[in-house]
Amino acid sequence: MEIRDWNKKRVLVIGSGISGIGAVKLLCAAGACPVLFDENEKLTVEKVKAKLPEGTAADIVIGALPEDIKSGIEAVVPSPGVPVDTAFIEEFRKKGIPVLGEIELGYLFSKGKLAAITGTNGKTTTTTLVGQILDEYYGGVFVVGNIGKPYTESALFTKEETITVAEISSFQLETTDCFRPQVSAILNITPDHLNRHHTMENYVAVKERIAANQTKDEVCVLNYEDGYTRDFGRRCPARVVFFSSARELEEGLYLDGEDIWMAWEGKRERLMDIHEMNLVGMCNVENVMAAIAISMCMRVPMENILDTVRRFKAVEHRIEFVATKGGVDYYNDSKGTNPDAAIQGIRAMSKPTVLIGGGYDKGSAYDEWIEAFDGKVKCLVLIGQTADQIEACAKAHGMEEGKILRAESFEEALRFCTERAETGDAVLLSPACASWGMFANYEERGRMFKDYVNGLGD
Ligand code: UMA
Repeated sequence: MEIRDWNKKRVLVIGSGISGIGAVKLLCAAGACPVLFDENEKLTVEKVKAKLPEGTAADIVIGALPEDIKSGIEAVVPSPGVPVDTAFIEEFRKKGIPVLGEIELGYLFSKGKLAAITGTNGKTTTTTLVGQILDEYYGGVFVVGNIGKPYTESALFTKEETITVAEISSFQLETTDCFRPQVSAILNITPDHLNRHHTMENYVAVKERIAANQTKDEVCVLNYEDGYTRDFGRRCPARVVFFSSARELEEGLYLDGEDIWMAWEGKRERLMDIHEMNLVGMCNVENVMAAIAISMCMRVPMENILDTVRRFKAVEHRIEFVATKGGVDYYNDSKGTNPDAAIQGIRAMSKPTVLIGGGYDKGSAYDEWIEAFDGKVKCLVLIGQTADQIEACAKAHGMEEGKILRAESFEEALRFCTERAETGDAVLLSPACASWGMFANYEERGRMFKDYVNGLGD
């Protein structure tokens, strides 16, 4: 349900993180009267107020929402981290009150063209690369969304000629309605966030929402080697462009040996050798192919696309090389927040590896991740809530007891790594779990790892 007039509308924004703050600022600019509500009782009104520009006309409520405020609410904007299948949200829906996420809100207020990227893994790298390609060609591009910049922060600054590139998570897609990018992409779908979406079917259906309003005039870029996205290709309302890391395609981008090829409008063209990229791992070959396809559909000439791809460096926290200390290579893959992402991390290693794993429990299964160790993990250092579960799983897959270490803290885990790694080894932080509970976010976890490594003597 699209709201056309926001003037004086009483809007409940749930969550005072970066999304909620962005939403409140946009709503105020649109003349609405937002109530910023956060359920975390440890917060105070003063603390939340300090995140908003001085004089912002928003009410702030912490803890529980009083009935008299609740009854006056005309629209609800939950932050991505707020589950939307709760009795609290349902109550509004039952009364016919629109519930729209921060992404939908940003979309409604933005102008110009939009490329939107989702997928379980690789979204941040692909979004950053597409953002850089489009920015170098067109200029003034906004890169927003799950990457850490709320869409609502840039929406009011967009014009008809503006291009926005958005990384979109499944949490954000649960609350979209009119959202309609010119080019969308689903990079892959593997089990993640199942404690929020409950079943794989729900998770897949939510991911597919990225293309829900597209027509054949728009494009959806999909991975041919992922069963879910290949299947979606048959039902997708947009024109589909596939990419494949395993076979030659009739149309689309594909890998043949060590070269990326494009089959387009009856012609085949070799685009580049994958060693020209500054990125490691097959996952990144897929990300690059997707980024090329998206940029091409956003009408950037191939020459410009490839020029940017060749200069592009790894995104921070994603299989990021940190330093070589004492003959040991250190890699930060703190963004390996689920088993599938962490599989890409360990696959990218070519040396005996000391691996840090474990963290917040999202209800994932670790078998496939442990199978992907492929004899490369000489020592597994475990931290956090999931340590027991991972240890049991590693043992069930034949890992010897002496190769598994339990650390009480992240600092202890880091110390274990330097003690166990020898010249010629690699140390990899790729935990297969979210950071929540031990760190503010995966960025903090990655930065602590890098600070520790950079502080080591040679
Ligand atoms: N809160 C409530 N009630 C709830 C849940 C949370 O009041 O039921 C409050 C919390 O007390 C907190 C606030 O909501 O104060 C946090 O909101 P949030 O979790 O949505 O966090 P934001 O800071 O707004 O960040 C969100 C995304 N966070 C999540 O999806 C969990 C960020 O993605 C995103 O970068 C940002 O919006 C901008 O779009 C982070 C993430 O972890 C990186 N994403 C997941 C992932 O990548 O796997 C999906």
